[in-house]
Amino acid sequence: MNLQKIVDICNNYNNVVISGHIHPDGDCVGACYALAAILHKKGIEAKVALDDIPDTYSYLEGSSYLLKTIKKDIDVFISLDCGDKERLGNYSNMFDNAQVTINIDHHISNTKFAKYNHVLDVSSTCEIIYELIDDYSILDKNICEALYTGIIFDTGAFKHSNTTKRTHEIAGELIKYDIDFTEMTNRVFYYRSYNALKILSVAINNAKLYSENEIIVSTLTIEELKQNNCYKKDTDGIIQMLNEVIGTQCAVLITQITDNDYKVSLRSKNKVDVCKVAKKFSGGGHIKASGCTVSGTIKEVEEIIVNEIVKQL
Ligand SMILES: [Mn+2]
Repeated sequence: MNLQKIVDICNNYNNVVISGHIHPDGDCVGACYALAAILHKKGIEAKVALDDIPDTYSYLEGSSYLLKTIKKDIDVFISLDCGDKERLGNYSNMFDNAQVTINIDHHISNTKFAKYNHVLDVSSTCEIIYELIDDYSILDKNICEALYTGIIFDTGAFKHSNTTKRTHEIAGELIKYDIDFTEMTNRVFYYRSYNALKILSVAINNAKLYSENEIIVSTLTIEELKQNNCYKKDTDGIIQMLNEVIGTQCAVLITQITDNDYKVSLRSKNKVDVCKVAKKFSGGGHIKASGCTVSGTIKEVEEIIVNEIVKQL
């Protein structure tokens, strides 16, 4: 697969839609916008079908490509950064009705659900999009910003183990286009609202250490969220901060979502496989970052999660 092959496929049809997984993240949004911009430069008026794009990415050019209403008569459907058809959410029907389907992704669990599948084990879908390009004179500042956003999002700003020499080389090429990588990194990872700062202080205050200081646990109740005019999304990033405490192996953030249900976020440094812990409660994720939902009282949830982690210490 390369860009020319995608262009050739699209040129045989009229309607081209690019989409990605539900609750789109930086890589998903960046990849969709970048590919749409590239295809437009090749004369293909591709539309982007994504819902609920976080405000974080409003600095990216690309909203003009967004599909306003769901269409039934799609010819080419290009799925980006999406491991399986179900994760296309509302757009999986559109995928089913398309004449040609293309799946470009970097999740090793990808089910290769399209006619054409291009799945590589690299940092991000944006890295794959960059590698698909045959003539780099097509790049411009907007495309580079979109691709850079996806790469920093999925690598945690070059911190995660999925970062390779090649990832850095690509980032090096992208910053030649005078993109403001400092501001983008701040927007993607660090800037937070005043309310989010307040709820962070509550979570820090509630943090306790368990099991010879190897587990740090914090909790947030609906009441605490309300008092600080916060929603669940304002708690993004808190779990990473808990995991930064020196000497701990594992961080847990328990956030109340209903009277009796709690969202449990888990992070680990090296020793603990938190995916194993999450799976015990029908959740999942990665070895170092996972999540699950557990019912009970806040005390009970805290206890059963800590007990589960202790088994691995
Ligand atoms: Mn991704």
